[in-house]
Amino acid sequence: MEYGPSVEDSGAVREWLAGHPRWGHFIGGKFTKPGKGFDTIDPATGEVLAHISQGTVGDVTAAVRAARRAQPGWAKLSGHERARFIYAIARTIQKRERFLSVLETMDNGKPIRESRDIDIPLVVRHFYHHAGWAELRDSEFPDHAPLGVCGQIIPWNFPLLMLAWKIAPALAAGNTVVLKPAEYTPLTALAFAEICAAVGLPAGVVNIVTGDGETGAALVDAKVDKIAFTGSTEVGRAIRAATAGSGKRLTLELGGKSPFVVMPDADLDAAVEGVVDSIWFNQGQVCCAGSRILVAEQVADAFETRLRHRLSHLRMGPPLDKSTDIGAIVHPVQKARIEAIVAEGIAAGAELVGGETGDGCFIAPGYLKNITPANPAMAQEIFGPIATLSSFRNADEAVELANNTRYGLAASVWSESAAVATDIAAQIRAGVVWVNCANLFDAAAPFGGMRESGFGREGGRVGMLDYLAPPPVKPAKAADAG
Ligand code: TXE
Repeated sequence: MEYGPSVEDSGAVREWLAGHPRWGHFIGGKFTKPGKGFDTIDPATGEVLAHISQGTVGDVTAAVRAARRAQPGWAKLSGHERARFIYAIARTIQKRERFLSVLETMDNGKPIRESRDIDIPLVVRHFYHHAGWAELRDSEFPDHAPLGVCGQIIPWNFPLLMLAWKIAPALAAGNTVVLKPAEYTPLTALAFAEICAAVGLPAGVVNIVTGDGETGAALVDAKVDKIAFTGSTEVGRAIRAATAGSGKRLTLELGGKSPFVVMPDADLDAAVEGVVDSIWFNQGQVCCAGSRILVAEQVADAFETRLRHRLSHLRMGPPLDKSTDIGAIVHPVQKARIEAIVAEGIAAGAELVGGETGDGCFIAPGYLKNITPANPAMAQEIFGPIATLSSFRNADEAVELANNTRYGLAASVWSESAAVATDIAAQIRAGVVWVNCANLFDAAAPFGGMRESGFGREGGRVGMLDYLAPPPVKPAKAADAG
């Protein structure tokens, strides 16, 4: 019987890291010479993993030029030929699944069980799915054209998965890309660049420029046809302002403060398990985390008893240990941010259950109770393993509380009655509403937000449309024009 990766499998990754202590960018099919930059660390141990180059305006310009040169040739390939490359990428990632999950866990701090069973399999599925869309593009969208060169900026919470969500549809549609991974977690993007080279992807179709927000801002200002961004609402707002009037297409996937609504007839054990998947998954660093738990008052005590019991059985520990449920927060800066919001919540009268701060980048899972709607921790995205727990009196109040947010990314509703669940779901203003489950993703299902959670969709047919130019509008005939 074959077991998944664990501590002992980190050997291959360590060898790879030792062979690549300093990284350049991947531009025009080659790695550039490493330049000045910063170290990427393993947040669980503080160990330096590699030195990463800080992309300059010159690096971004060179990458965009390489992408521009490659684009007509890539777009001219038949859908079948593009599909073969995307399929080969999917297959190679699948073959390197163990290596990539260990690397992801070391760079990000997430439990190996999650990178092995969730992140990397979803990455593979996304590329396979979009190999299909490359095949179908000409028949499904005969009048659409690719956009050209897409600048893509991704966060650190699901590094390789966010890369897949961005790159797979762009390539399927016939675009070329310049992607900037997050400064905390650049390593799987660089390993992905090696995969692009290994499958013989034409030079310049995928370019990776590493760096921080300054490199990201340079990419936003570069001569690209689209910016696709996932990250904070604040940066999303700045990017929207910077691209306004430029003619660049823009999609933004931003923060959230998603409601997790437990109706009186819910299966409480299932709902408690849902909380584990929803807010204690990936240390709560999930844009669609069900971070506001709202429970019907009739079942609030019973629910909390079960929740507290389940909480006490979650194991926080070394991310590479297969039995770890809660790993490390990605970076000390993020840990401090979480602690500050939780402290504000407590100062405003809430009571913290669990949530103890550990050494290094560790924070135990927990929740804030006795919290009023006006408490700042009810409004701010904590982006850590701390939910808020409050109750409602009836369905109308549940909907009102669920919608009492500036965000609109996701929600989940728990009820044994299909009528109740769908009635509540239909009234919640969010891009995705799960019923009796949470944080389930599929490459075929479009994902994205509304209000301050952004706009645009990733995944499936609708996601493809965000990487294609609509057919030109035909001028009205003189007679029609009256
Ligand atoms: O995000 P940033 P941070 C939320 C979450 C978290 C907070 C801060 O609440 O606590 O944001 O995280 C690049 N122009 N989310 O500071 O800065 C940056 O280099 C162009 C929710 O890490 O938005 C990185 O690649 N790019 C979220 C990416 O933007 C810029 C996931 C995200 O970093 C830039 C992450 C600029 N001016 C955080 N400044 C989600 N929706 O899943 C930074 N970047």
